[in-house]
Amino acid sequence: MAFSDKILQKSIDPTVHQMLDRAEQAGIETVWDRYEKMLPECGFGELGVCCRNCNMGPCRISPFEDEGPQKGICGATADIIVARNLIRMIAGGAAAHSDHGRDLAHTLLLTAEGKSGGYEIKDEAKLAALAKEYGITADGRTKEEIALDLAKAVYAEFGKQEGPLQFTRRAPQKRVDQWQKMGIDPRGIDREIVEIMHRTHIGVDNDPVNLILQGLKASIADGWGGSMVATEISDVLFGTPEPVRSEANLGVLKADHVNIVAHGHEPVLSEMILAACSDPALVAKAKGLGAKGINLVGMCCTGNELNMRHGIPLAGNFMQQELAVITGAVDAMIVDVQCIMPALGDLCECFHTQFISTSYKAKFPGAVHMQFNEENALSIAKEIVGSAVDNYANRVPEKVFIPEEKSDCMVGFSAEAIIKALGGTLDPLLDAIKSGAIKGIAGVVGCNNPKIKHDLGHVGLVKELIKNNVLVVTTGCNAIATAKVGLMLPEAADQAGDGLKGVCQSLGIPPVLHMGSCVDISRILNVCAAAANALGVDISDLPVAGAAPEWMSEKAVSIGAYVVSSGIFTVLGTVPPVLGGPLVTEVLTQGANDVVGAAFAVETDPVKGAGLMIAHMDAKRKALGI
Ligand code: XCC
Ligand code: SF4
Repeated sequence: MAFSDKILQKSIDPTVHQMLDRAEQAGIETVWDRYEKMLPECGFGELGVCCRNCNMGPCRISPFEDEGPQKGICGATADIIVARNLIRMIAGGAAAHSDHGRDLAHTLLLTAEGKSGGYEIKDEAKLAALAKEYGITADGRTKEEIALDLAKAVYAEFGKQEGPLQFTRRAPQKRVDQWQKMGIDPRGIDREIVEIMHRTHIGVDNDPVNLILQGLKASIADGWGGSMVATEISDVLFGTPEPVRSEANLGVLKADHVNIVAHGHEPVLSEMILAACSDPALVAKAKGLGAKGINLVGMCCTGNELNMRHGIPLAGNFMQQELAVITGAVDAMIVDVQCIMPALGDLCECFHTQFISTSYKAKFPGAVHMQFNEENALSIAKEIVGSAVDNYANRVPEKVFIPEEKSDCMVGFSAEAIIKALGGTLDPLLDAIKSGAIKGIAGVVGCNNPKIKHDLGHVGLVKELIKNNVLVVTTGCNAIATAKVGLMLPEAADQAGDGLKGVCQSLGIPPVLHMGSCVDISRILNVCAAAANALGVDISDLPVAGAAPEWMSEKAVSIGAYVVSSGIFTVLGTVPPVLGGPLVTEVLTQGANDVVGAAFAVETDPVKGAGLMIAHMDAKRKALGI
């Protein structure tokens, strides 16, 4: 099939071309069309100089020094406005991740009390390790008793008035000392987020640097707090991921099965949907309607959670959520929270797809709401899946077109799994780094964004890194992008430089390791902390770097902030709305080095972005004398 240039330039993924062509023929709009209609995007917003924090405004600062307003009505300068807006983005992102973490803590609490409907404690070893970390005695107690104490302790981290957060103490001592010196060692997670909202209210904090420090503090409470809680408790409840084979891209949908897409973020829901999909009565019902079975696939981070733990196929990343519906083969799109486009409602009306929302926190126009709760989790999940199965009868075969493309992948590289693959310690990895076989480790993460050719940022940057012997660890929509192009197969070692190729071949692992969903960036922090501790250095001394080539969400802003606060140089592939504040821009790209030993760079070209990361690793290697 030949596609127009207009379509080809939107993505590197052939399934996207096919679905956009179909959308165009059917006169259906997608995120790309809405993006084009939005152009030119608001220049004040792009620069971050628009303020709506009080009703004397809205105010916007002129980008020209000798023309137009240079201060808001209250007197706020461009830098003050930019800093306030930026840390409000961090508050939004940290709140989203941490509320996800809180939901897991809640599920653990109910499970320990015997009140949850269908969950159990799957990873007792992790439960014991976490209990020890929190000083909870395990001797002679049942797993439920231990879990109850742990759940209460973890729950308390959110509302704690004074610090520290327990998991922050996994960071090297030097890092913690530096956080304390700068006043950014966080207290309770909720408290830091609330303090951002307070400080950015009109007439409170009007020092751009002071504002940014609070942003960093809240972001640390996300990365080493809320997100880490989400990851660790998910592992306790659902099992710590281990390497497993799976598949990725829209080709995982099946014409002869009931197709259910689980989209959103929290495994609390998706784990039960998975359990319901193998319920014999529901499978029989699907067969009774002429389907061969029930095919559950994942989208975005809920997809990553299912994929890492159970090898459930990944249907696609953020920009593919509408395209899945456009195949005409999705009987239900089941969502919970985060990254779910409200556009899905209208779109599903053009097809038979049932759009099912499940969280009271996230309702959508055009969705059927089926409220999920942990107490009756399995029975509600069965109802939801039952509804999807019923809807198979409404599928219109002439409207079905499923692209063939999908790739195999090997996923499930939790920190524990990586250490296991290395033979029980990090030493072989550290030795490979010391010998130069591996130049360094890059964490490449984050969303899709129509500002960048879909997946080009992700795949272009990752390919350049592995070619230069950089081991890549990934989460979120980058993980899905790299899985789709086969970079998560051991055979992809052929695309790596000789050093990395040798290491991957001897261990039988891919050069790009899937570490999970976006909250699982906490797994990357843990690996970095363990490596730094093993070498007796700080994280900022390691030859490591981060990148978010196609980021768009507020969560990504919080992630970037905590990764930099952890001492890791980070490259952003889309421009953050800060350039209107020269001081803020300087602090983020330079000054942060003096505060946390790392800073941001912005580079929209993926190959050049990789180049910046490689240069950074070379400099760190030199400083370490390796
Ligand atoms: Fe969302 Fe987590 Fe971004 Fe993908 S990467 S678009 S945040 S699904 Ni987290
Ligand atoms: Fe304008 Fe200041 Fe109010 Fe913002 S807080 S809208 S800059 S007056």
